[in-house]
Amino acid sequence: MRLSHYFLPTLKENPKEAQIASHLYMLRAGMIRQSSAGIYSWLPLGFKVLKKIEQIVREEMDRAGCQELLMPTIQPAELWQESDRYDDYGKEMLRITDRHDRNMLFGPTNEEMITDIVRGSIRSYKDLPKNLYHQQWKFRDEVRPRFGIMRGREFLMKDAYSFDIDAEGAKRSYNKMFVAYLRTFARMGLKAIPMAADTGPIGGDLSHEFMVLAETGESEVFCHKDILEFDIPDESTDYQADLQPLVDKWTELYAVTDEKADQAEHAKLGDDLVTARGIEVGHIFYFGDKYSKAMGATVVGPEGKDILIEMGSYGIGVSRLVGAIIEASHDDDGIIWPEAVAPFKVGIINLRAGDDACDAACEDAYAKLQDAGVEVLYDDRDERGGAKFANMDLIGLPWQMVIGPRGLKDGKIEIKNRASGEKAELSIEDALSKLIG
Ligand code: 5CA
Repeated sequence: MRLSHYFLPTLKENPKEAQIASHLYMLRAGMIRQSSAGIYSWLPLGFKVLKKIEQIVREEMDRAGCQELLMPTIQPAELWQESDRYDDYGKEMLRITDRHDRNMLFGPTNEEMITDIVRGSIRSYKDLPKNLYHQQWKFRDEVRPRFGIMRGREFLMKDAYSFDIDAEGAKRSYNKMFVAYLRTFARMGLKAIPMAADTGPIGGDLSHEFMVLAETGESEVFCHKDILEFDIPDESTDYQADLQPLVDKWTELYAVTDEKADQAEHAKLGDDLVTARGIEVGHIFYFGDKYSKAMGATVVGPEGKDILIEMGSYGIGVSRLVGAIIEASHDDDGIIWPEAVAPFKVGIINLRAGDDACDAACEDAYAKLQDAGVEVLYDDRDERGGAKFANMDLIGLPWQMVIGPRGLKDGKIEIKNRASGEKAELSIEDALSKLIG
């Protein structure tokens, strides 16, 4: 992509409404534009990151045996009356009336709808287990939307729902999601710690929140310091195997959100206790037959009798993750994207657009990187070098390739790693093979 053609409305000034780095940089880097409180448009740069995150989530869900579908954003009120959550959800639910005066709502979550789909299509215990997920926009009329997309009113969530014939099966499904979450967040360069949590309006009695430690996090969290050093299960993890020992390892040390804090435990842990703030990027729930009972979701069991389906639900804040990654990875100059979610891998800076030698070298590098499948943003604008450097640092691409007349005389260009700040003068060929390799 040529920057001269790209829609990248960056801001020089710090917008007043931004209180935390991720909100500030997302606005300044032209990633999002507010439409109304807690509701944002995703501009091309932000949208690209969102799609990368969505794709990582998809790959890890699929790897764990889940199947993707897509449910609508608008739901009928009747489903929520069946589960008794229509009134309970209160003002946080956006209620809509259609032209026939039917009560509808913009979904804040999908337990009812997925239960309805499954009860209408699955009859026998032989068709279970199943785990179905989608990545769809949700609406929650939050009292205090803040920090940009971090606590939005409209936000993108991945929500998965598991269906099993008994509690043991449901626990296996829960464990798969637990492990898949560890992998998902690690692939984005995040350390997200599973912590015992309250279940709130979703219900049930077993739940973990996945928290990224950050000073700007909204919740206070506590954990044993050793958890921060645990290894992440690798790609070869067998989701058909017994994952209980792995989950036990992660859950036997103390790690809780503030509602579950235990002062006696804190005293006992002493120096081993980490007290921090955290951003909730995921939340998993086991709630048994709460919805299947209320909505009559049963299957015929092995003995020919109807049994209630055991369920869990598993959320990831896909749009929130964009903010969480920036909170975890930035400096005073801007964002530092981990390569896995970077909107482009390389930014080429032409230090003298219009100069024949510079233009030719840039065009050549741009073409070769693209041919090799590397995503490149080429700053071909007629602008001062200083402004181009500042802009490239702000948008945080992992690698910068700086091409100017002075270096070119000796056949050299500079590459800079955004994260380490390390620079190297290389021949164009060496630079390309480093970035392509
Ligand atoms: N049905 C369950 C799981 S599928 C559920 O709704 N869980 S949740 O309420 O915990 O939301 C799942 C995730 O969505 C949260 O962990 C959080 O990362 C994200 N999320 C929740 N509310 C917001 C919000 N207002 N803005 C951005 N992300 C949010």
